[in-house]
Formats: sequence, structure tokens, C-alpha cells
Amino acid sequence: MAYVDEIMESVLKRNPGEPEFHQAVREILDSIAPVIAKHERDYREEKLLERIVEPERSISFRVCWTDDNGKVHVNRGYRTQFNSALGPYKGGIRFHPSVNRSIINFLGFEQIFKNALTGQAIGGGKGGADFNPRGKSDTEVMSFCQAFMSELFNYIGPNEDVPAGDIGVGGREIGYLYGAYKKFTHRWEGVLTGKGVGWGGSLARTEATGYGVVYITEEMLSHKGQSVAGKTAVVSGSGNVALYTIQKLQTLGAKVVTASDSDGFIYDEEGIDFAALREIKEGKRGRVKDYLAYRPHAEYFEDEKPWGVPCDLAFPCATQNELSLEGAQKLVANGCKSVTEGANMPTTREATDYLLGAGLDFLPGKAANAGGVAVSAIEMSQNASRQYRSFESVDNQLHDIMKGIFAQIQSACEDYNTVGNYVSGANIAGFRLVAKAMRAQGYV
Ligand code: NDP
Ligand code: 2IT
Repeated sequence: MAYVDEIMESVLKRNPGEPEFHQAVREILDSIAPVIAKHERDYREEKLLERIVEPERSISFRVCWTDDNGKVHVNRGYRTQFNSALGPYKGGIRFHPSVNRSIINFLGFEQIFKNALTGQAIGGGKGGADFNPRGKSDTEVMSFCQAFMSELFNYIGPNEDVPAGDIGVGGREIGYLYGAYKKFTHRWEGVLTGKGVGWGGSLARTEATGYGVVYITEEMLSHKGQSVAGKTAVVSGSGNVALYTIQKLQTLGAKVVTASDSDGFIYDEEGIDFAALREIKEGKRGRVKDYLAYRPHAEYFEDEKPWGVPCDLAFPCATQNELSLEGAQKLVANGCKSVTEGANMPTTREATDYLLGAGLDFLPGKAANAGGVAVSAIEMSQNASRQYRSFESVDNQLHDIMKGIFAQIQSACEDYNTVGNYVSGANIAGFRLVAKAMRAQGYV
């Protein structure tokens, strides 16, 4: 049996009931099979793949907190410190009722290769809890964050593990988590990223993921003599990544006609009013449905996803496996030419294979959404030097990093004869960097 197949079998056996983790591992192993085949004997002897699929450390813990009525709740918190070959563990924290070990392991595993592609000194990790912030008051969210950090602070530090935001964790949550960390440790240090501007946060971190998604799409299109300008785009989600993807697309002259949340999507044929959507989501913590009060001509489709809307470019920016084969077929049938993943693993494996087979350009999340963690690393370096940089300087560096990521994945495609398959290019390019560092650091 080929080494990659043996590893897949053992991952399935050792991690039962973790379908998302299996999906993420299978995709990487399929992509890197030709790299492994070249060095199979060495890699087998060194147990390189056995090591890379096993988190260095993985914790789960009880989070006990009280709501505004004094009622006691118990949630489960997680942190998976997956790989530190390239630097301290780095990756977000997700608060969502669906969070479990599988979700955290898939996100942590993907994060290793994404972080490698940024070219910065950051390893891969991820954390979260099955806590649902929706409908909770600020004091309840604060109480939860403090309880969560009362355990997590033991395991993190600016040179050890630096969490950030993800689904359900934005500026408010990072603030409460940071306050709690300081209280428990007596230290003011860059232990979290996505902090507020003025108390350690970097300008452009809020925008970074969405902007990066558009920068890399523009870079890919420019190689074909094209641009996002004048194109129609469909975006899913309405959180941090979706919002700033929409904003940058519009700045560069594209028309974005949809946004969504887990209840449905809005369609505005004149183009989404970004200021209105931002006010609804960031200001009022409302639902996309509320958009109709600002733009009565827009339409709302309850319990539907936006993939049936005709477009040139699609940007899934909400959550994993939100773009299924059926959605992909609709996109292709309606003339879509390119899909960029803003979310982590938003496209199912069947849908990805279908889109690649249909000849679409497909930029995978671990390359396309790396701008967020890249600016997090820039925040870490600002904290370490106790200096702040301007928005423009951070944004310019982000732009360069996204161009650099595209160049790396393109060159990996050339090396392994998979030109145009950026899934394979991203996985190979990320893997090569991590494998090289792991091999140099011995059997640990
Ligand atoms: P937010 O919490 O800001 O927004 C999440 C959005 O996705 C909301 O619109 C939410 O709708 C929707 N959503 C979440 N879960 C589901 C679900 N199960 N079904 C349908 N819709 C859902 O998160 P982010 O924008 O930060 O994250 C979005 C994606 O981008 C995630 O995959 C995340 O891992 C990834 N990512 C985030 C980065 C960042 O810097 N924040 C960096 C790189 C990747 P609702 O309100 O109804 O739940
Ligand atoms: O998935 C991701 O890359 C993030 N949620 C951001 C991680 C970070 O450390 O900024």
C-alpha cells in the first residue's frame, strides 16, 4: 500500500467520528502523493506523515459560567496545538454550537499549511468552544470569555501559542479574552491578535482576510489579462470575512449581489449596500434579513444558499461544506468562471472536483484566506517591538504577501505538472515548507 494510503487508513482508525478532519487530511494527502512518492523511503523511515497528522498537543476543558439570570451553564473548550515547526502555534478560536474535536482538528490541520504559505514564522493551531454567542448579552459573553480563558491561559503565550478570532469571535470577544488573560497572568503582551486598535491591535487586521481574498483573486485574474472590475460576484456569509471581501470587490469595481447568514440570503441586483450591511452586522448584530428595511427593492430567500444566482465570480465566506455538488453545478450552469474560498474548506470534495473538472479557476481557502493570519503575524511583530504601523503600510505588505502566495502555488503546480490546479499547488507548497523544517528539527 502506498504510504499516503496507509496514513489515511490510520487517521480514520485513530480519529473515529471526525469527518471534517478526515476530509481535510484526505485532500492534503491526495495532493502531496507525488511529493511523497519521490522521497517515500526517507519519509517512511522518519515517520514524517505519522507525525504531521498527529497534533503536538490537544486539550479540551470544562468551561463553567453563569448567565444574567444566575443560571449555570457548562460548555466544552478546545485548543489543538498542531504543529510548531515554523513558529509558535497560531490560529483562531471559534465559538459556535457545532464546534467539536473534528472541527477543531480540521481547522488546526489546515492552519499549518496556510500559515506556511504566508512565509511568516507561525505554526498551526486552532481552538474554540461549543458556545453559541447568538442572542447572548455582552455580560454573558464576557462571563463566558473569562471562564474560557481561566483555563486556556495556562497553555498560551506570545512565543508559545497566539490565538485570534474566527466564527463567533470578533473584536468584542478578543477584548474580553485579553482582559481575562492579563488578569490571570499579570502580563500585557501580544498573546492574542485581532485586538482593538490603540491597545495592541494592528490597523487593517479587521479587513485583512477579506481584502486578501480579493487581492489573490485579482492576482490570479491578472495573469489572464483580466480583473474583477466589471464582474458580478456572489458572496456567502455576512461576517468578518464576507464583509471585507464585499468591500474590496466593490472598491475594485465588481458588483456584489448577495450576502447570507445561516437563515438565508439577500439578493440586491443593484449591488449590496456595504455601509448598510456593515451597520446591521457589526453595529446591531442583526440578521441579513434586516437589510430589506434599508433596501426595500432587495429580495430575501429564507433557508437558501446564493449559488443559484448568476455570476462571474463566487466567494464562499461563511463556513465549512456550505458549497455542495448541487451548488457547484448551479454556479457552472449560470456561467460562473471562478471560485475563491474565503471560509475554511467551504467547498465539499465532490464540489471541488466538479469545479476543477469544469475548468473553473478555484482558489482554495488555505491560500486565499491566509491574509487574516498574515496580518495577525504582523500584529505579533508590532507587539514584540512595541511599535505601531500605518494602515497603508500593513495593507501594502498584505498585498505583497497575497501575490507571493499565488506565485508559490503556481510554481508548485509547475513543479508537479498540475498547472491550473491551485488546490494541489497550495497543498504541495505548504507541505514542502513544513516538511523541510520538521526534517531539520529531528524526531520530535
Ligand atoms: P463570523 O462569525 O464573523 O461570520 C460567520 C458568517 O458565516 C456569518 O454570516 C454566519 O451566519 C455564517 N455561518 C456560520 N456558521 C454557519 C453555518 N453553520 N451555516 C451557515 N452559515 C454559517 O466569522 P468569520 O467571517 O470570521 O469566518 C467565516 C469563515 O472564514 C470561517 O470558515 C472561518 O474559519 C474563516 N476564516 C476567518 C478568518 C478571520 O480572520 N476571521 C481568517 C481565515 C478564515 P450566522 O450569523 O447565521 O451564524
Ligand atoms: O482561519 C484563520 O486563518 C483565522 N481564523 C485567523 C487566524 C489568526 O490567527 O489570525
